[in-house]
Amino acid sequence: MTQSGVTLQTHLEGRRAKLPAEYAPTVAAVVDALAGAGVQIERELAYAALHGRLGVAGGNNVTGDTVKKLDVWGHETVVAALRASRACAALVSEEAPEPVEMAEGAGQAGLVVCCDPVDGSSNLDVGGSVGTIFSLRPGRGRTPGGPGALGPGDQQLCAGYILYGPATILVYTAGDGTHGFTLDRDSGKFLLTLPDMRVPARGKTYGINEGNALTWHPGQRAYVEHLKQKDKASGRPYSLRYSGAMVADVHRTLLDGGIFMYPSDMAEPAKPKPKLRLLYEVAPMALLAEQAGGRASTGTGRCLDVVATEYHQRAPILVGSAEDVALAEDFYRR
Ligand code: FDP
Repeated sequence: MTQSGVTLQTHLEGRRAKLPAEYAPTVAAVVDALAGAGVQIERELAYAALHGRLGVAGGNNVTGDTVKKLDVWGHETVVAALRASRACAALVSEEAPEPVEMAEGAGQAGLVVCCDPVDGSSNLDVGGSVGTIFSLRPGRGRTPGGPGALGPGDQQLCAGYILYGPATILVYTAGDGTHGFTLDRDSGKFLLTLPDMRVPARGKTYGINEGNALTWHPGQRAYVEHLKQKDKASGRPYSLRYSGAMVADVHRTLLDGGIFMYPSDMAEPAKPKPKLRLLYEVAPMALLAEQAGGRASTGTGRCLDVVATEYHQRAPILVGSAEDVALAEDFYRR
């Protein structure tokens, strides 16, 4: 990893020509605002225990998860940053049942932002990595703006995440490759350290919550069993790597290759129950992976083709190295 001195803002400037002209300035403004929120979140994570901000806030969010104090604080931080950007028309957040409408950014070039402010929150109280995931879609000047979030994943203008680990790393795509930046804590700037990330065609690791194996699709079970078999030629068995935070697991997979999976619960085969949320987890990670030469599938189709009809819709995801994901899909077909 080298420090290039290229800031996130400079890099975004260089991507202008690749974006629809009217949205280029607002995409840059929103990514900059989210990067600023990320700097605040990473500081708060470091001080959370000292500020009494660990633990649960009480209650569940709209998707049924236990809400942590930092989930609420992270949501408010993202709302404030996006309002100040004057480029966001509406925010679909994991922590709000309905979109947060923002008159400040409701013009023709306003964006609809989908965001999970603090993803992987079960890691918060145990010092594990967590992240922020975001996705930007064109608002087209509509009021209310929220419905602009709905539709297929191909409508995303930009997607990214911020990983809060030993270093704070922002990875984004605006449809022209996937690029990673590391926060320089002295200057508060994100500097390019992972230009044009490429997912290796095949990897050596898989990530999945194996505690759920009994309720997986038979193809999913057979695929994971296959990964555990010894075969020198194909590099098996694969190693298991699973942190419990999607951002950390996908980041590892983009860099080292392999596959991260959160398949549906198929306890009732007629009613598959995926866990991860389409708009602010599955679709943005799928776009980032594809832009890095990887692949993202539901097991039976491309994640980016899944049409969102509800704000907190869920979808399965198998994401990572193109050859690994293609083989997993093959197992689903057998
Ligand atoms: P969390 O519920 O802790 O916020 O958003 C969902 C998510 O974390 C992902 O980040 C993570 O990959 C997954 O759920 C972990 O789920 P399990 O605990 O069921 O493995």
